[in-house]
Amino acid sequence: MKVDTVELYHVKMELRNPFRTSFGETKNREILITRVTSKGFEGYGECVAEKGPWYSSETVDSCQAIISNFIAPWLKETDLEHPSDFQQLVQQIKGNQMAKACIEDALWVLYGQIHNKSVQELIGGVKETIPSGISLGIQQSVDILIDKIGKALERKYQRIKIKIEPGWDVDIVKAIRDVYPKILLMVDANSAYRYKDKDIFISLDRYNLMMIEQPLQYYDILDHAKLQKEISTPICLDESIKSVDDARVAIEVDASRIINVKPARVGGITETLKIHELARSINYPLWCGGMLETGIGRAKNIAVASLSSFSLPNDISESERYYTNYLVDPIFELNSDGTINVPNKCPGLGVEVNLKTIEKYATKKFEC
Ligand code: OSB
Ligand code: MG
Repeated sequence: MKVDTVELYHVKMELRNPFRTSFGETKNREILITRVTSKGFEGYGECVAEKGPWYSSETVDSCQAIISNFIAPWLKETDLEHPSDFQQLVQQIKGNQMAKACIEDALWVLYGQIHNKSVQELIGGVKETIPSGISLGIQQSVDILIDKIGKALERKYQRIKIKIEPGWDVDIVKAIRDVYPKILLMVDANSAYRYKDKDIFISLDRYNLMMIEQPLQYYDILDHAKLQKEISTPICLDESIKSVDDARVAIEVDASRIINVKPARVGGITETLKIHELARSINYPLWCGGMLETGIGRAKNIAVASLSSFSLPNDISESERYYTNYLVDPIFELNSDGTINVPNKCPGLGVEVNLKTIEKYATKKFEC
């Protein structure tokens, strides 16, 4: 598989509703869509880096630079046998997982197109539907949040995740539990706390949460382990896990009892499969996170979530929630049991990617 062209589309997508986390509010998503071609076949990927380095150190512009200066020229000089060989090609590049992932994903899709197989088949995904959860941002008031939870439950979302930050934590969870004592509920702090804030988590421990996602800083593995000793609610790591090695360390020191895997955060599908293999071997629970992707990144996430060890509801909601246009056809709808079908309309992503629409939303295009 020799890649002929690597194209980067900068698209700007307006979210239907602003999404607020402890690190800021997102109204628009500036997204790099990658397109690679080989002998008339094409593959697409989506870069999840944001405009600023708030979720992680990567940004849209850093990814653009890493791809155009290094990854694309190297890729065009190499004949890869399989997408999993891409890791070896870029191993010289430290970090920059999101930049690597969006090109690797495009190669999996391209390979699927060439061999007439879906990404799900290529990676050994086994489920036909995946359980869907919803991630609700920080709201203007607790009443608004409780109203949104009610609507999500009516839609049959299988679990509710709320974002927390200092000042929007224990009281909010208590207010939700007063109305909904039994629902599957979890919180995500996006690294808003330090170990010295442990009393907050000791208080949260009373509310029967499924898990507490990324309470502390991304480099604080040991502090997460210390915190886990003091609470019985499982800690789930997101930002801290950038590779299978991070996963191994976090599991070994008991800093994390569940992992939110975002393929883009760990450098792509190949590294995701390594984490999946580790989890499978010790019967460890995973689920697939989201980064407000369009249908391109999401279709890949759905294929990943269909792997056997992705055993908990995923941050993969119906397309409706995110954007008015999702760049793919068909879009993802929620079934009446709160699941989403793994798409299988065509090889690769299982959905058709609409290049015309990408071009319509693109503010810039680069050929690397
Ligand atoms: O921490 O999981 C997160 C969105 C942007 C950045 C980080 C996170 C999120 C979400 C949204 O929680 C999940 C989704 O895409 O539905
Ligand atoms: Mg998270």
